Amino acid sequence: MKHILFFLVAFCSVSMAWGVNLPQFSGTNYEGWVYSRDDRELNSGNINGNLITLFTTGAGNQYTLTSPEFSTYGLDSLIVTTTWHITKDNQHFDLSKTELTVALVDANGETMDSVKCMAPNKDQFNHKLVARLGRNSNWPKLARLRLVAWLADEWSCGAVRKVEVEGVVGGDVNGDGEVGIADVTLLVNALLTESKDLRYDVNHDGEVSIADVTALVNLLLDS
Ligand SMILES: [Ca+2]
Ligand SMILES: [Ca+2]
Repeated sequence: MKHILFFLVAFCSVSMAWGVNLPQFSGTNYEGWVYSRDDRELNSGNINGNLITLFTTGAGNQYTLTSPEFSTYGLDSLIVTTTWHITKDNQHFDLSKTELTVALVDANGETMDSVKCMAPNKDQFNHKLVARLGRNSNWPKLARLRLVAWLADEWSCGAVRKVEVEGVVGGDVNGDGEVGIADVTLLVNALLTESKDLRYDVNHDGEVSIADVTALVNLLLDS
């Protein structure tokens, strides 16, 4: 067993690691993002104004914010944090009534995966809503994120100011943001010391075993 592991480490030493390039959005940096209402693009004059109202109004107009396309390769999960802009004197916006849906869509705009989240309480100080999408087999290789909120008051003036997208990389057992030889070394050491720590469970079968080393090596070879 040890010989096999050491062979794998040597084999992987020539492989390259990769980073994750995910779209980020702010009122001043939104290249490739599309803000729309019922398929009508609203970028001009709206994103620049830094007021991205994402909700369905009483008239039924649904506002969405869609990211540029990105690769989901190697990603285990996506964490999407939206920061909401609420002015001090805004009497109409109630964050506790806002529910945010974050969807992963394919090239045709079809929803492949989605998650909803709500603000934990209306007194939340930093006005952030966080959604986490865990990888499933429906994820396309290339995807976009689409954000829509609803349940907000009809006359609300709250707006998304910033969207931060963070990816958790499968196989990144040492948590440095990329997959490389250091992860293989750490995983092999964990195996030799019979660790039960599930951060080493690369193939998500609930245990730490030689199959995780194989999965990690495959991730490296495919990168
Ligand atoms: Ca790593
Ligand atoms: Ca495993």
